[in-house]
Amino acid sequence: MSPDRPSEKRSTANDTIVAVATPPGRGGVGIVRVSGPKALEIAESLGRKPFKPRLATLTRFFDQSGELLDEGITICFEEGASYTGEPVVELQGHGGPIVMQRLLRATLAAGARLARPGEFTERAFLSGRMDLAQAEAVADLIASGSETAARAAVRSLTGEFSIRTDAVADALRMIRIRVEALIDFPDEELDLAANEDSKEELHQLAEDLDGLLDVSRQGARLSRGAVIAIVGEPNAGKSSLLNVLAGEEAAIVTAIPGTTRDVLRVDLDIEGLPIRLLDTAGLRQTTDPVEQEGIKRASVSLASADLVIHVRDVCQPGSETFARQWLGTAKQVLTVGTKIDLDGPYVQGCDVLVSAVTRQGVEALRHRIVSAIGFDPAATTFTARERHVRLLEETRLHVQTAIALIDAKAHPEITAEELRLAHDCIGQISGKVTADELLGDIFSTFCIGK
Ligand SMILES: Nc1nc2c(ncn2[C@@H]2O[C@H](COP(=O)(O)OP(=O)(O)OP(=O)(O)O)[C@@H](O)[C@H]2O)c(=O)[nH]1
Ligand SMILES: [Mg+2]
Repeated sequence: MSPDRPSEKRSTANDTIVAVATPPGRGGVGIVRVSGPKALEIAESLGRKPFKPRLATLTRFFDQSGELLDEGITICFEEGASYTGEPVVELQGHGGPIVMQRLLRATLAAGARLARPGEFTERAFLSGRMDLAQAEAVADLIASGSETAARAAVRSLTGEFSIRTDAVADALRMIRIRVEALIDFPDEELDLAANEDSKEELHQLAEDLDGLLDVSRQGARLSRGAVIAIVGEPNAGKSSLLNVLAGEEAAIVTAIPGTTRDVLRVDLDIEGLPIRLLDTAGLRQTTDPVEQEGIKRASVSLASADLVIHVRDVCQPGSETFARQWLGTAKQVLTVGTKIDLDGPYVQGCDVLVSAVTRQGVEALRHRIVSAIGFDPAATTFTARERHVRLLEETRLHVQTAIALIDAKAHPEITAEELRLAHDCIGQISGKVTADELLGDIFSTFCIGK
């Protein structure tokens, strides 16, 4: 029956790749990482001596012409006991861009080729060191924008997410075996009992899939973060609100309407959710060409944001047509009344009331933002991607169809096919069933050296 368990080792690359594994810039240490069959040979050619695996060895690195490039540490990892599963060598030199480039060039001259982005992790996946969901978690961990996101990525990296999707795949496999047996050995009475068993298990699976979908949607939200645009009439208090949420005086605040023109971006973390907050120009009809451009940009931000915070000065009645006129393209709007520290006729109908001066209501606003985005900070989650969410939804759909087919007493062959599709979908998450094209898409988003 296919799809099958991954073979322990799927492919062996015959070329040796190299990249600078540490970020560009100056630092105490910089690492050039080499992976592939010639890794050890290349290290020995630069270091001019033999190396023992897993032993940090003080090394002088030379280029082909014999010029001394740097002095540092060499660590060799044997095949089967390295990140990629191949022989790997780490050349640790001094962390300057020129030193790193010269070391890199020397390894190229010794027979390595430059790695593509994500190629080290791709090789780790291909050699069976990790599954696809784990490999994706590596990229997510590096890119994580908050502590919560980092925790979720580590959970996926260690295989917690894969264990749960594998459990669904295993259960599906058992049901498939039973249903396929009905095709070859039909027997009225036995069929009936087998169908009842399968149905019960499929209902349980649908429930498990719902649970997995919940955590995956949270995880996908966490790795993607959210973009929030602050909009409103001029002088409403938008920039002041951004400053309070950001905890710094990032935007200029004045009593003159039309202060903000450019879109100002601040990245922050609200209850663990990585957020990009946009401050925008006050929206109004104007003949000032600079302000017009600002308003055009504000409208673009408003339309693309996951959430729009509509700021209203509670002391200013404002035009009631504002929302109709400007907010039509927003996906979701949270109306925030501000300046409640001032006396005055309060505007009705706000979701949250705050003051940028006394900070009253700001904590409540943070909660409202996070729940409006649909993120539960208390839930334990994994990093997941839209790809995972989509595949889980598809799996669930096939499982439901299979239940309906059994109910309708469909021929077992048809039910079996539906279950095969479900099994295929869930297998794609960990990469047990994967098209090459998909692999290319996933690994090309990694940074070079990972
Ligand atoms: N008392 C009080 N004053 C506020 C509050 N928020 C903003 N202000 C004042 O309102 C005025 C306008 O504030 P901004 O934050 O610049 O308003 P804005 O919406 O960004 O204005 P534009 O960029 O011109 O569209 C400033 O004088 C602020 O000091 C508040 O909560 N309480
Ligand atoms: Mg402003």
